[in-house]
Amino acid sequence: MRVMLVHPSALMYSEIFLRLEPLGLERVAAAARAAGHEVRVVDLQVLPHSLLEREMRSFAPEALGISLNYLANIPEAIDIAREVKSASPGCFVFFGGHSVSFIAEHVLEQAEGAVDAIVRGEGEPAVAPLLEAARYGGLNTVPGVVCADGRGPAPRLLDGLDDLPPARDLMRRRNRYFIGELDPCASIEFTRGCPWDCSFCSAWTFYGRSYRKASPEAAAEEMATIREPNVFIVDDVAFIRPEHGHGIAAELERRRIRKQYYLETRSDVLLRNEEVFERWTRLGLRYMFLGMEAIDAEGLDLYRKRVSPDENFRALEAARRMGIMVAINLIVDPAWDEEQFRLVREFALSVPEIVHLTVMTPYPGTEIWHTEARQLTTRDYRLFDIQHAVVPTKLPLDVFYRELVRTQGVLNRKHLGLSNAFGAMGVLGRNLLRGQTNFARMLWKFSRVYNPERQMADHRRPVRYELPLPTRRDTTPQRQDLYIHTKPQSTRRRAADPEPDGV
Ligand code: B12
Ligand code: SF4
Repeated sequence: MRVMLVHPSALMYSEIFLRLEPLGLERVAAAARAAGHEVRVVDLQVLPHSLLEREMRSFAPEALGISLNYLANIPEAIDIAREVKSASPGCFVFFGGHSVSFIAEHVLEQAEGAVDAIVRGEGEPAVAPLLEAARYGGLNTVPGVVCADGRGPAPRLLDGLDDLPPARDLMRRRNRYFIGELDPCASIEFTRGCPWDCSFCSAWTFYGRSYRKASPEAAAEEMATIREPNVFIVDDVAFIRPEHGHGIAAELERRRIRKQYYLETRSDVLLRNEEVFERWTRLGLRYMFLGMEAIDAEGLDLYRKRVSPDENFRALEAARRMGIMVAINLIVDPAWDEEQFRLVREFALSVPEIVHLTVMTPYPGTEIWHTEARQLTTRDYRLFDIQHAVVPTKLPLDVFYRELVRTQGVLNRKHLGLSNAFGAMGVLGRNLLRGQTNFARMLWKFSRVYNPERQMADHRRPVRYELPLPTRRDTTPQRQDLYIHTKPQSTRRRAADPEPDGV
């Protein structure tokens, strides 16, 4: 079959800091290609919508799949599905990805026939049987699939990460992928899943708390095929198992591969495996996201982060010693008042790290989706991007946004202030000389994108598609009820796996 795979446009607020290759979609593309299909990918983060329309006519796909990792992209995806169905009624349209997996039936209904099937869970094992069923029938017998005839059997977990590397060769304008000054930047996956269980996060519920690793050889082999000088490691928590981190490092050293790396990890993992991170700094590890989430013990408990403030601060010191630039994430609770914003500004100005703020948002698939007692003030998908308040704010909404943007502005000025300007200018100059303009655009765009009036205006847009309402529970939901994948017996609490319940 001729198969077109599409990634929706970049998210409005994060686009100024980053735009990264859709690795999940590339893996689905690789699986479809391996099953004998002719595949094209259009990433609307970096390609214009008009190109999609042109390719619909010239390539005339028999199937079109859209990636939905982000809730905020759902309205755009439904609109594309409607356009495709009205122009080519015979084209089989399907959705898949992280966020849509949790609300598949609801989205299918909202698309009113424009979407034929939604894949829940991992796309690689599902895509070939799905396309086969699209042609010969039996959609509701495909594992993970939801269609008008109901739900298929439970989704299947991919056996291992080593087979079928992502189809990076299908991507166009790769030079437009970047994160901060790492411009251009590719992405890679070393592990999949997270064994922790934070209440605001759906990473663990999607994978049923399973955790799989690529072999060090396959990971290094894949790295050797990446042309970009910079690489973002997409793992939820990098280097949980020290021997795995060391194993990949050894393979990269043997192949003399050196790049600049950006990764995400936890404070306790960093402290436990300092030598691994140290070794990676020699291979080019430059930046890391550390999900601190809260600066006080009460907040950390609330999010079930299973890390203490002391560990967080020791982790920052360790990263500083290693010369790694850390981006800290803190969750802003809509119940914050001016004083709490002031305290965060004070904290953020007292540390050399980059502090990033996200607004506490109950998402389908998370525990807080069911337990958050505050009612949603909006169900507009586009506002579920953790830059908007979707539950009542203690401050009037406009004052809340003023405080949020003011705090973000202070933090931004800190990073781009005089002390950093010379460093930033150096990076800027080098990037511009290589024709890379993403980082430069980011510096210009900040105040245009982040302003309280714009955020208020986002709330006033007419709403066509709304999220389902959560089923409220008085008690914490059963874990199994939250899971998309249920982990197979073989991956449960193996001795080699991290000890999530004991951390
Ligand atoms: C890496 C990552 C990032 C990276 C960049 C990712 C990128 N390329 O843009 C960084 C750290 C920069 C980032 C930023 C953000 N992220 Co993020 N991110 C992730 C993370 C940890 C892994 C995603 C990934 O690449 N996985 C590896 C690939 C191989 O898997 P995958 O993409 O899920 O694809 C598989 C399936 O989903 C499915 N699939 C995917 N597409 C399709 C398409 C079809 C047709 C089919 C059939 C199947 C299918 O098959 C694939 C293979 O199995 C996820 C959590 C998670 N574990 O999923 C959060 C996650 C997706 N991010 C999240 C959020 C909120 C954000 C931000 C909005 C946060 C912010 N404001 O700063 C930004 C927005 C980024 C943006 N793109 O604009 C949320 C999404 C919440 C939601 N419900 O909308 C998640 C779920 C984390 C969470 N808190 O629970 N993110
Ligand atoms: S450690 Fe990170 S990825 Fe894992 S559940 Fe917590 S927030 Fe999600």
